[in-house]
Amino acid sequence: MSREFALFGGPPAFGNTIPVGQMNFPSWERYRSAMQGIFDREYYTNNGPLARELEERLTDFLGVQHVMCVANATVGLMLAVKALGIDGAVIVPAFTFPATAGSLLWAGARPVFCDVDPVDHQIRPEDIVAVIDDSVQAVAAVNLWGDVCDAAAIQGCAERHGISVYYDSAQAFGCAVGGTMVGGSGSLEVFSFHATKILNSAEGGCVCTNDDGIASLVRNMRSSYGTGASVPVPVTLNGRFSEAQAALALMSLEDFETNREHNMSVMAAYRSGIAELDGLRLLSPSRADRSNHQYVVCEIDAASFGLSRDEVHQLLRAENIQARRYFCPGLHRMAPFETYRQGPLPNTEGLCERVLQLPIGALVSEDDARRITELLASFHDAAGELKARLSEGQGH
Ligand code: T4K
Repeated sequence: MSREFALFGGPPAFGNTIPVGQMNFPSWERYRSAMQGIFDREYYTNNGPLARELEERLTDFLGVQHVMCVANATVGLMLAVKALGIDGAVIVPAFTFPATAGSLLWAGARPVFCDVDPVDHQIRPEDIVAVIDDSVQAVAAVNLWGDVCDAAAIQGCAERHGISVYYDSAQAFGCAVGGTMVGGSGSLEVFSFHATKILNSAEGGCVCTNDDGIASLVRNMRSSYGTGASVPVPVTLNGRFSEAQAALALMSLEDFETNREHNMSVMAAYRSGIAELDGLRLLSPSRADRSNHQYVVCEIDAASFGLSRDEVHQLLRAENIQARRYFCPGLHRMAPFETYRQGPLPNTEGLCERVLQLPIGALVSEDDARRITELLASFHDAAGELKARLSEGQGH
């Protein structure tokens, strides 16, 4: 072994923490000038000029009729469930972020967990059919990892069973299939603008739809008084989008293509470094012909790599690489969801043990990606010795 790994007391490979996620923030000068405008106008939130401009731009960018910006995607999903009048069972993949199912509980509905494709990790019609019954009102399909599920097949399946579909597209902003941007499928779609996403307003998100009625409901429930006709709604909450969020999102939208290209070059560096490593598979988008490449998703097969995903995660984090185990455990094994109905979920179970996200985004260079793949290769080369030291309790 050429160097002592940080987990056992060696110096970490990176002096500064390398985060997972995009972190695409503007320069201080651009940020200051945008904030100065807000201070000069003295209008800080609730359907302000920057929020309106952003909604208009997003409508064009995504090619949809309506975009309603909201405080974050979790709130967007809660509003979605209420706007669709759902109060019963909703099929949700267990391999997703807790907000997909948590929003159902907040809105008075409940999840039924289904499995996903073992290769691209997306929900499929057969996963829906395996758990559907008469109590199910809708499918909350998830577009994961800057890729998408097969929306046409899922729509067909939902129509055959007389249920609606909406999309948690928190991770799919700016992705396209056959030249059409993700955003207009099903009853509605929800995007996230969290700092870890390619379109970044620090916290934020939006609901998109081509349905005028759903759009009015979401606008009114979000509590943006003064935004068009008021319609009766079942409940309201403060889901408003501030001017500071809108300023950040507008700058981020302007930078979108540059940031996407940066992701592509970092991804290429990972790809060439990882190509030769036994037991480590790097996912590529299976359906989106244009991805945002905002996540580097790996599957680690413990038998052929020589170390488990959790051991690699532990080793990387000691080196100051904030790799993430999205999603572990699956929602079906996580409080407060474990009491809700679930089918057998063998693919999800396997993915929860194998999947690891590596850093990408503004704070990660191609050279960083190469160094991370070299570290992974050195873990692989020293796997036998590392495993023995970990099982002796060293590094804990
Ligand atoms: N549906 C799906 C499928 C989702 O993936 C998500 C969110 C949602 C719904 C809900 O969307 P939001 O309501 O959040 O808009 C993150 C994000 O918080 C979450 O947005 C995301 N998905 C999820 C997959 O990951 P964490 O807890 O791993 O992220 P966090 O904040 O610890 O950041 C990751 C890394 O970045 C850390 O190393 C710290 C670093 N970091 C983070 C922030 C915010 C920075 O260096 N600077 C920063 O400002 O959950």
